[in-house]
Amino acid sequence: KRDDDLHIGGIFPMEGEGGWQGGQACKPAAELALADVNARSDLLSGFKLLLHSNDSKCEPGLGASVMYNLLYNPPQKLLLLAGCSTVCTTVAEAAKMWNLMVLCYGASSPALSDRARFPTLFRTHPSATVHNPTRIKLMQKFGWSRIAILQQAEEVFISTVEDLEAHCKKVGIEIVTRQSFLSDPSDAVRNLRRQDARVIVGLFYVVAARRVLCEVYKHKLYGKSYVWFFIGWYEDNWFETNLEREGLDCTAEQMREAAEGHLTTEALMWNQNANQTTISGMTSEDFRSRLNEALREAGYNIDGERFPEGYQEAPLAYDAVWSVALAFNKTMEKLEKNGLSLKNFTYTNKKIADDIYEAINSTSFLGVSGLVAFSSQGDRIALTQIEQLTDNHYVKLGYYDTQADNLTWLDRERWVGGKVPPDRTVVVNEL
Ligand code: ABU
Repeated sequence: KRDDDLHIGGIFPMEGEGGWQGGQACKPAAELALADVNARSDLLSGFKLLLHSNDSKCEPGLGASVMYNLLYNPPQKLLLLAGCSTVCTTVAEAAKMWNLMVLCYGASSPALSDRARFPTLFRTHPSATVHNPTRIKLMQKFGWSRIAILQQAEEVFISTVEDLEAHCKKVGIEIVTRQSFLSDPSDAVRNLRRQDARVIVGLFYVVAARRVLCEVYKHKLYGKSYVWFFIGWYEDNWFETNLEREGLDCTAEQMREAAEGHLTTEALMWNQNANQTTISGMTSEDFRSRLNEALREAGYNIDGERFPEGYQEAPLAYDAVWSVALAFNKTMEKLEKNGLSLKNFTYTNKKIADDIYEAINSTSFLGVSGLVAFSSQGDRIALTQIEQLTDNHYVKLGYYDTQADNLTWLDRERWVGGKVPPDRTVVVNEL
């Protein structure tokens, strides 16, 4: 019997204790995309895309084991989808040995933008470096030239900090201290206080972010004299959930108090023109309705605003599957001219792998996440959005287009003491 399926592997972080468990929303989004591309008669010449997936828990070791299971067990896979930087790094570093393309829908690590180390990697998720020019722009806007950095010791954050340091150096912003921690941030937060840090960029996964915020509360590093920059892709209520489960000795009220006024930057992951019809025939709002329906069916309390992790990145997973379908379609047309098909691919077939690479590399379409195209490093190009937590809600402050150096500012910022916190202790001369 002819196998009419084109098999791809999917590695989704679903139920771990740390990192980013964005597969919770990204897997249903990828499944919606599979249904949509398979319903199209003009794609894939009668073949269907079939996803074989498993949970990596955002742990690189488990991710590697899932990958080996996918590769060493039939059927032959044509490509791997993966999410979470630590897993994508491991998978993409190994996949080149099997001539296998990897498409990461949820990996922000700047270290992944390295064609020599990851020759077969593409990602629909923008690199975390897109936030740094935005942070610098804000520092300049508010007159902050003295900052501190607090980071979790993971390559994704280390490489982001290296890029941030280079940007700061270029414009004369002093980094008074750079503190890092593995899992317990208490000493690092205490050191920030000792160094009199006032404007602090924090880079960590969400579980660590809750630990940091609880320490920030205990050491009183919040309020009118402090500004925190946090990552914008945590879910909106991140600072008041899972406290007991994660053994934190701060209450939700204390966490809210410490979180008030912080700034976030995030890459725009939903097509901003909500009425624009994208390649699937849906607008990004149509996609939101369908995704919400799928998540409700999976038991998530969407209407009570309890979104699963990865909700913001879901369009990236949806568009990743479309990128695969379009690239396979293009490759099939090319192969057919030589009497071949994607079914001829094996892990030693570098020629077909190169054809798939070329097809993904030249991808360009309007997806639910915006324009999908990849740079020479396999990266996505994106705008950033700035938000501030005010009265327990995120308020949009503006957008920044790095390439055009254009900051759109909505003048909605509010500071705890009524004025912009200074970046250092202000000495008042009484004479
Ligand atoms: N926006 C989620 C990114 C997760 C990661 O880089 O691991």
